[in-house]
Amino acid sequence: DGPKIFSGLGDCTKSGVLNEHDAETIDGGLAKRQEGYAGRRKIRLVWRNILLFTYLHVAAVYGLWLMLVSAQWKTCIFAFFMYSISGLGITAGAHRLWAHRSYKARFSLRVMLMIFNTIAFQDAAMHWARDHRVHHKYSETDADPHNATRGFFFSHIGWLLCRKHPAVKEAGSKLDISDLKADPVLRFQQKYYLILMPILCFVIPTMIPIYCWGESFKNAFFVATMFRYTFILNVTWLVNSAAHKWGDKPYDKEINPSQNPSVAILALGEGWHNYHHVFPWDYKTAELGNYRMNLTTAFIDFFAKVGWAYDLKTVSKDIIEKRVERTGDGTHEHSRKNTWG
Ligand code: ST9
Ligand code: ZN
Ligand code: ZN
Repeated sequence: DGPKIFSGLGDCTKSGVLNEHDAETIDGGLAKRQEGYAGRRKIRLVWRNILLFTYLHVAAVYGLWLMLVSAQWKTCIFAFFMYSISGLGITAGAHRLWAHRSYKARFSLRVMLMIFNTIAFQDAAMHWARDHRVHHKYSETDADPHNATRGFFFSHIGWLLCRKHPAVKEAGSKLDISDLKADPVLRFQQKYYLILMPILCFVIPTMIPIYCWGESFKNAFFVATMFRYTFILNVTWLVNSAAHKWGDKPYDKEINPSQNPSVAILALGEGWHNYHHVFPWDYKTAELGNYRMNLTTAFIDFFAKVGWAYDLKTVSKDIIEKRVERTGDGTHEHSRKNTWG
C-alpha cells in the first residue's frame, strides 16, 4: 500500500494556489516522476541535527527548571518578550510577508522583521519562504517538506533530522522565487546569516540579562536563550503537526489542515490552518481579525496605520461563505445558520 502521491493537487487547485499552467506541468510530467519516488522514501539521517536538537531539548528542560527555581522574574519576562518578537519575525515576516506576499512592507519594516526573524533562527527567510511555498503548493505529498501524511513526528521535527525527499527539491526548483531574490533585505540576511544569527539568537539574548539586571550566566543562557529558542521552534512545528491533524474544517473538509485554537494562541495567530490553506493570500491567515487569538494581525494592522505596511490582502465574506457551503464540514457559523433556517 504505497504512499498517495499528489493527493493534495485537487485541494491546491480549488484553493487557487495552482494556476492552469502548474496543473498541466504536474499532470504531464512531474506527477509521473513522483510515482517513481513513492517506492524510494529512503531516510538518510543527519546525525549533526539529531545531536544538536537532542542537546537543545535537554538544555530547554533545564532552562524550564531554572525558570521555576532560580531565574529572576525580569529574565522570565525578557524571555517572553524575545519569544514574541522572534515569533513575529516568523509570522509577520517569513510567513505572511515573504512566503505569501499577503501584504507589502516598507524598507524600515522589512529590516525590523529581518532582525526579528534572525533572532528566531529558523534559517534564512529566503529558504524558509521557498520551503513554505512548496508546502502549500504540494501539500501532503512527497514534495511537501514536512508532509503530514508521514505522521506527527515527521511533520513536527523528523523532517529536520533527515535529508529532504528528492521530490521537494525538484518541485521547489520549479517555483518562481525571483521576488525573494530581488529583496535586498533578504539577500543581506542570507549573505551574513552565519554572523548575524549567532549574535542575535544566542549572544545578545544571553548578555542582556547579565549586563542589565545582574542575572547569572547560567540563568540567562538556559532560560532566555535555550528555553526561549526551543519553545518557539516547537510552537512553530506544531502548526505543521498538530494543526495538520486536530481541529474543525469549516472551509474544506477534504484537506487535513485544521482550525486549532491552542496552536493559534501559542503561534501568535497561525493555528487557523484550514482557513489558511484554503485562502493563503489573506494577511490575517484567519477569517476574523480577533486580536487575542491573532497577535500577528494586530501587529500588521498597527504598522498599516503607521504607513509601514500597505496593500493588505484579504477575502470577501461572500467568497468565504460560498466556499463554506461548497466544501465545509458544517462547523462554520454560516453553515449552522443555513441548516437551522
Ligand atoms: C526550522 C524551520 O525549525 C522551521 C520551519 C517551519 C515551517 C512552519 C510553517 C508553518 C506555517 C507558519 C506558522 C509560523 C508559526 C510561528 C509561530 C511563532 C510563535 N526548493 O535544505 P537542504 C535544494 S530551522 C528548491 O540543505 P538537504 C537547494 O539546491 C531550525 N530547492 O537539503 C539547496 O541548496 P540552497 C534551525 C531546494 O541536504 C539544496 O537542496 N535550522 C529546496 O536535504 C540543499 O538544501 C536547522 O536546524 C526547495 N524547497 O538537508 C537546519 N530545498 O539552499 C535544518 C532544498 O543553497 N535544516 N533545495 O539553494 C537542515 O539541516 C537541512 O535543511 C536538512 C535537509 C537536513 C533538513
Ligand atoms: Zn500547513
Ligand atoms: Zn502559509
